[in-house]
Amino acid sequence: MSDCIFCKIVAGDLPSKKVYEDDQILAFHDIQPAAPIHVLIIPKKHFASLAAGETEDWAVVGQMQRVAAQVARELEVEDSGYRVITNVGANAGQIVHHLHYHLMAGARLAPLGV
Ligand code: D5M
Repeated sequence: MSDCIFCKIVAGDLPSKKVYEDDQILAFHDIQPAAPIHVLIIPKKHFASLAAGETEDWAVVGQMQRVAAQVARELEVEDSGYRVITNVGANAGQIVHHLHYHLMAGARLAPLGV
């Protein structure tokens, strides 16, 4: 999508600090980190959120979780622990409408809740 910032990152039209890339998935550091380590994992194909996933998208969603575990291992936070979440829609606070998992680590994270 031409007005999607994550599509622009995929296309190389916006810079990012990449930590992982393959033909379907990109992972890069969040520009507004909410934890000492905060990486975003995205599919290169644009779809807005889990709610917009089509049948053919679920395989890459599974691979995104493999990438999260791999990046956590490479950033050496596997033992201390980490969180992987995705926001869907307004109540979850989704701002960028291109599916992404947040991988957060490096400190004791606040409990989930309202
Ligand atoms: O989270 C969207 C996240 O995307 C938020 O943590 C900031 C991050 N963001 C926004 N623009 C950029 C760029 N250009 N690089 C890296 N990270 C970025 P959400 O789940 O939608 O609330």
